[in-house]
Order: sequence, then C-alpha cells, then structure tokens
Amino acid sequence: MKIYKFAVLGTGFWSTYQLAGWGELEIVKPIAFYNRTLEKARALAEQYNVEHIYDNVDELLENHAGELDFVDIITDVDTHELFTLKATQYGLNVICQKPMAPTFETAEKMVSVCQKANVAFYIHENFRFQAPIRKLKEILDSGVIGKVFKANVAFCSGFPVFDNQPFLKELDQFILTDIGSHVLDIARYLFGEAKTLFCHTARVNQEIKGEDVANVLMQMQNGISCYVEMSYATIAETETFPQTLVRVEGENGSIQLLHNFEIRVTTRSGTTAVHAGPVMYPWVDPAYAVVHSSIVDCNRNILQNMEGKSPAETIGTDNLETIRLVHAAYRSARENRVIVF
Ligand code: 89V
Repeated sequence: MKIYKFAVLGTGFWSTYQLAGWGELEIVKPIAFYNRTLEKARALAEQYNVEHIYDNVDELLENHAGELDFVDIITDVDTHELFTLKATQYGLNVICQKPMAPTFETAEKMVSVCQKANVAFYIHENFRFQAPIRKLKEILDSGVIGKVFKANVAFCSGFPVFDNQPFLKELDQFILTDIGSHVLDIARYLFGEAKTLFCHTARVNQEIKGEDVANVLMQMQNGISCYVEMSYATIAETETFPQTLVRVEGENGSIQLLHNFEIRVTTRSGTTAVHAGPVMYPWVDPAYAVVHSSIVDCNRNILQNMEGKSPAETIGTDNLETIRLVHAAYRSARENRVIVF
C-alpha cells in the first residue's frame, strides 16, 4: 500500500485540525513541518512524531522534496502564491487552504504555474463537503421540489472568531474572502455558475479593518435567483456558528437546512424532516464540529484523486470560479453596480 508523504507549511491554529483530519485517512503521513516560528512547529512535531522541522521553506524542500508526494499549505493567504511556486519547482503536488489568493489575478497565476509544472493543484475548500450540505444536494438532485427558482445561502453569526484567529482582524478584505469563499462555493456547488452579481458590504465592528457584512445577490446561469448573505456582526437568539443555513424554493416545494442540521422538505403533500449532522471525531472542537468534520471528507476527495480513483472537486481551476465571485463582489460593492460575467 502506497503511503502518501507530505509536508505541512504553516503550523498555526488551523493546522491542528487539518492534521487530525489527515489522521483519519490511513494512507498519509506527515514527514516535515515548516513554520516561521520554529517553536510552534516543534510542539506539533512532537505530537505527530515528525522528525523534521524548519523555519525555512527552501531548506525543507531541498532536504525532503525527493520523498514528498505533496505539500499542504496552511499559512495565511499572503504566502500561498510563493509557497505554491516553490513546491512546483520541485514537482510536488500542492494543497492550499482557502482563500487561494488575495487577488483573482494571483489565483490565476497560481493555477497556471501548477499547470505548466504539471503538478496537481487542490484547494482545501471544505464547506461544500459538510454532511448537511451533501445531504441537501442529494435531496435537491432527486428533483422532489421541481425546478428551483430562488435560493438563500446564509452564514450570519456573532461568534468571536477573532479570539482564535486574530490575524483576521487585520485583513483589509475580511468576510468575503474568509467566509465568502466558502459560501459562494456552496452556492456554485448547489446552483451552478453565476450570470450576474450585485453586492453590498458593511463594517459594523469598528475594531477590525475589513468588512464584516456582505450581501450578494446573483442570477445563476440556470435562472435561479440566489441570495448569499454573510455576517460576523449578527446578534441572534440562536447563534448558528459555524453553520451555513440554506433555503431553496422550487415549483413543487421547498427545502430548508436549519441550525440543528435538520433538513425540512415541504411539498404540497406536507413536510418531512431528516437529520444530517457531522461525524463527531474525537478531535473536533464542538464549537466548530461541522467544519472540522468536513476536513476529513475534503482531504479524502483530494487523496482519492492523487490515487487516480476519482476526480477532485476543489481543484485550482474550479476554485478559480469561486475566487472570481469573491472579487466580483468587492468590485460590485465598490462601484455600486451589477457585474455581468
Ligand atoms: O473555515 C474557516 O474559514 C474558518 C471558520 C471559522 C469558518 O471555520 O475561518
């Protein structure tokens, strides 16, 4: 049995869960860690029995590229391009956390560099792999609600996300890149590509640099009117972090994904409900359960592609379309106009 060996670039908050997620798949093994602060890499290396730690990516690649199958980039967005480029120079496959890049142009460059180097390029975009989203898609594809005419995808929360990820406070562009890249990807996964897009943004929390509210209205190529809303300024009776709630209306009924992972399907003959909660691995933080659990499914999808077993969903070329929406949303909000694709 081939064991896929990888290096982790970036051992911050998210890498703990990414590594635990890899641990659920038997045929992968981390062999080297990079972090700009070596101490952080050391702590994680001890936990995972990883011998090699570096605070210099070039040294890591020089010493280990020969035995690696891929790198898993889990750093902040600003280093994604550089680290992708470096990995391609050694012919290594790349997995990169969302958002792929700080601009659409940079994302395009990264995709093209990987294509030229003939390496596989995957974006770790896990929201579409969440158990309730997969179940909702299955119900939608069954045709039970008929032709869909409108949809709402919502991530609205007041969770103190900056406590665990303080760097998010400093981003000039915040919620559309951090959450928008997830929920716009869900919209594409469920409803296809957009024809037009209009967006409003706002900054409610004055202690952060970027926007913490964004409302995106899209007309999809298939005619569906899709409203994607996101907020980290929401004070609600029920805090729903980190769930994405969805409502879909079709000619013969509607589907609702609610905060408790319940999916309710209503047709003229009544309402049925199904529960689609995440797998509760022992390492998931209950506050992030549905997201942490989906890391495993996203990683599995990528790995099966490396094994040549099936296509991967969140490859660079596909995720480029999500990044296109994120940056079209910024442009629309800035220029107060509808973007036509
Ligand atoms: O997945 C993410 O992008 C994280 C979240 C807190 C939503 O899980 O920022």
